[in-house]
Amino acid sequence: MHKLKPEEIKKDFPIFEQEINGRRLAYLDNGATTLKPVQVLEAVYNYNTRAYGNPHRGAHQLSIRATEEYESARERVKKFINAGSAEEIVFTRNTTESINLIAHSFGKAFVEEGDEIVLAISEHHSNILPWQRLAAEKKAVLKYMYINEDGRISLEEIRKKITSKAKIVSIAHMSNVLGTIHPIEEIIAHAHKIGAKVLIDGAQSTPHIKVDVQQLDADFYVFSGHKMLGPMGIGVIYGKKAILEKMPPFLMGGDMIEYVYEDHASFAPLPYTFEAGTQNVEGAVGLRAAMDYLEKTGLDKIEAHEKELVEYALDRMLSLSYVNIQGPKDLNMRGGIISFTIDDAHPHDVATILDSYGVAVRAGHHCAQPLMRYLNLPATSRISFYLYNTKEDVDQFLEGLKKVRKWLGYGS
Ligand code: 7TS
Repeated sequence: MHKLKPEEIKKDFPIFEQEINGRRLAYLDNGATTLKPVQVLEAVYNYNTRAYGNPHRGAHQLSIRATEEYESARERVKKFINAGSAEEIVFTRNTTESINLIAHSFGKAFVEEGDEIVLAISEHHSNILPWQRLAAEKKAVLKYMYINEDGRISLEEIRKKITSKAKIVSIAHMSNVLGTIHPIEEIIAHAHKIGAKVLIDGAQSTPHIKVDVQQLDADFYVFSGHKMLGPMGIGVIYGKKAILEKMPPFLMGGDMIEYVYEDHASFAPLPYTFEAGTQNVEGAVGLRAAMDYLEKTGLDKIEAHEKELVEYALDRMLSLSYVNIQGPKDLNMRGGIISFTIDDAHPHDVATILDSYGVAVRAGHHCAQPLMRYLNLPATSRISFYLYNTKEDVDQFLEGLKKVRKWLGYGS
C-alpha cells in the first residue's frame, strides 16, 4: 500500500493558505468538523450555477437536474457504505437529527413499557437525549454499558447489559472523547441473538475507516457530512428496509406524501417517507464530492496515516510526566483521537495557549457529560487527526504543549 502524502493533500484545502496568529495552521479539531477541499467547494458551486432547482417537483430542466444530482448523491452514499439499496439511505441534517428520527419513529413503532434501551456511558449527548425522552414517554428503561480502565466495553459487560428485555442498543462506533473503537461486531451479534436492534453512531468512524453496513449487519448506521470533508447541514441514516418500512414518518409535510385528504394522508415510499420539505440538495452534492475525494485517496491509507500520527504523538506525549492520556493505550483499539489533561492546567487554558501557536484543538466536556462524570474529570483537551495532518502539525502542537505550564507560571 502506497502511503498517503498529506503535504500534497493540504494543497487541495484553501483554508491552509492563511496564517493563524502568525503561524501556519495546525488543524487538530477534526472530531468537531473537517475542512473542505476545492473539489467539494467546486461541486457545490457547479450545482448552484448549473443545476439548481427544487427536486422531485417541476417538469422543467433545472428541477429535473436537481433531482438527478440529489438522487445520484444518494447512490454515492449507498456505495460508500455498501448498503443494499438506495431506499435504505435517508438524508437528514446531521447525526443528531438522524438519531432523533430513529428514536422517535422506531420508538413509536416498537418500544413499549418495560422495554430496555441500552447505550454506552461514553455516548455523545446526541445519542443520549433522544433516548431519555423516549424512555420517559414509553416508560422504558435506559441502561448503560460501562467502560473499563482502558476505555473499552468488555464482552461480559455486553452480555450483562443486553438482555432479552432490550429493544434497541445505540452506540458510537468510535468515541469522540476517548477515540475507542467499540466492539460493535460483538455487540451487534449478541443483540441480534436476543432479538434487539442496533443503531451505530458513525459520526466519528465513517470519515476515517471503511464501513460496510451489510457486513456489519447494523440495523441503523448514521453519520454527518461535515465530519468527512462535506458541507454542514447534511447527514445520513442507513436503515434496513424491513425496519424502516414499519416506522412512521418523523416530520410531516411536503414531498413525503402520496395522497392528502382533509383529515388524513398516505405517505410516499422509502426513503421519501422520512424526507419532508425541501431538502439540502447542495449539501448532498457536496457530500458526494467528499466521498469521491475520500475514496480516491483511499480509506485504508487514511486509517493507516492517522494511526501513524497517533503513535507519533502518543509516544511524545507519554514522555512528558505532566501529561495524562485518556482512552486505550493499545493503538489497535483506538482511532485518530487523543484526549488528555495537563497537571495544574485547565483544558480551556491549554486550548487557548495552543491557539496562540496556530494549533486548533478542542477543550471541554465534548458533549459527553455522563462520561466525564464517570471518569471524574471536569473536562479534557483533545486532538483529532485527518488525512491532511502531518508530523509537522504534531510537532507544532508539542511545541505549544511544552510551553503550557510555563505560561501558567509553573516551572516546567
Ligand atoms: N455522535 C458523535 C459520536 C459525535 O462525535 C458527534 C459530534 C455527534 C454525534 C453529533 O454530530 P452532529 O453533526 O449532529 O453535531 N461531535 C463533536 C465533537 O466531538 N466536537 O464537536 C462535535
